[in-house]
Amino acid sequence: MWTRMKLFVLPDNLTPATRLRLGLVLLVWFLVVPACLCQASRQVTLAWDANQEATLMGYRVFCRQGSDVYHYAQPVWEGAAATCTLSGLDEYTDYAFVVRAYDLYGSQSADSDEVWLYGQTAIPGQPAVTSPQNDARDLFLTPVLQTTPFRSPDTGDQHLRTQWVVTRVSDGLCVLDLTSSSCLTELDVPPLVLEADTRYSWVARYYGVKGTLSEWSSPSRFITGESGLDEDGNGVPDDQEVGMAVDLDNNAIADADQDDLRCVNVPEGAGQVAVCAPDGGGVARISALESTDLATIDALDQIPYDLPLGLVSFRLELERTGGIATVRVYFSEPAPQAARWVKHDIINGWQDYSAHAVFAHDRLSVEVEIQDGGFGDADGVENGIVIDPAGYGVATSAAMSPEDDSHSLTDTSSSSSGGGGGGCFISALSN
Ligand SMILES: [Ca+2]
Ligand SMILES: [Ca+2]
Ligand SMILES: [Ca+2]
Repeated sequence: MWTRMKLFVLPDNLTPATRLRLGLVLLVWFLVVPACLCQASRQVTLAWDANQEATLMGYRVFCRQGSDVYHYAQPVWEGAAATCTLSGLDEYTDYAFVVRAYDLYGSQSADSDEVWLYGQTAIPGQPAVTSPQNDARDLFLTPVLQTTPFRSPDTGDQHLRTQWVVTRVSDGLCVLDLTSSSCLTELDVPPLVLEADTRYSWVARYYGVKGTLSEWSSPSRFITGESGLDEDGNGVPDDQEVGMAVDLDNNAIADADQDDLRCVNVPEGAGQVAVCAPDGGGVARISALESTDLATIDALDQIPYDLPLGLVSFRLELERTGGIATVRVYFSEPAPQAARWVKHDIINGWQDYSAHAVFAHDRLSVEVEIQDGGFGDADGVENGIVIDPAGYGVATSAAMSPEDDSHSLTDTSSSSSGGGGGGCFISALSN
């Protein structure tokens, strides 16, 4: 199959007499014949109509890859014939070619039209699960999922992102769907995504920098164990339960007795935080609330906020899948005037979430909006469940000023994140 492209090669840097002569004849046809495409190393035959110019000495062929530029001091072929064959070309690489004519005076024409030889698309190898082992039992509620390294027949392709999907086996509910450009072969499942004594199945697939996509890994299953942290099953870790005197929402009912509210003690006796679901807020149930150990998130000296009450994570079951939930979070200590509503998750790192949060005048509560599968939801999927780790924080001097947007803060975390679960950044993909 011959690809036929009409070319106009215009003289460049010629003497006036030569320009006149070459200008009449440098209208050539450029023909490309890809050959042996099935071999690991390809060759290509290029052909063009010969110039009839009496002063013509020959042709030079130049080659470039992808977004590279031509190096005119280094022709890949030079000769008098109007055809050439180039070999040793990579099977998966795209190449572009131009030809230039030159005459006995040393003048050289401009480029011909450019023609492309496209490489084959190599599909990255299917990932395999390395941990936890298939049918592992009694797992912690925040297991680390691990897969094999990215492989591709195309050595020019590299690992760009990984999509991780975890499904509850009993009813097929997707509980996590994250696509990360930094958690490539290892993902810490965030707190509250998994429930105790439950069977899950998970898969992963890889995106390559060349726009390639692997097959899904074979599904791997595991069963979580009993956490032992919430023996009474009220959704609050037993060692964080508050006493009957605590009434953060000031409704004369002990918070520990309220069905529409969960309340926890935060570490080191700093106070309490409660989350409640106001009527009409789209929340059917607050199924869990726990105070987060900041040391599990990031190196403490790298957290870009002062967090007087730390962070709390809560899980909401919504009235409508994909809906927007409104919750009110109460504090035992008023938020400082400079405080922002701050979130951290393995998806986006540290974020200023104030655009979706309104503090009360007394700074003792904040109303927060979260969308299932959208803004603020750490599980990344419309599944009727919202997972939200958040708290009020004052930016430290090392961090961005409070006016900076969330993207800048995310970027800050990206460059400074140390160990723990920090430093994983996920981009939402619509597929
Ligand atoms: Ca409990
Ligand atoms: Ca109360
Ligand atoms: Ca969700």
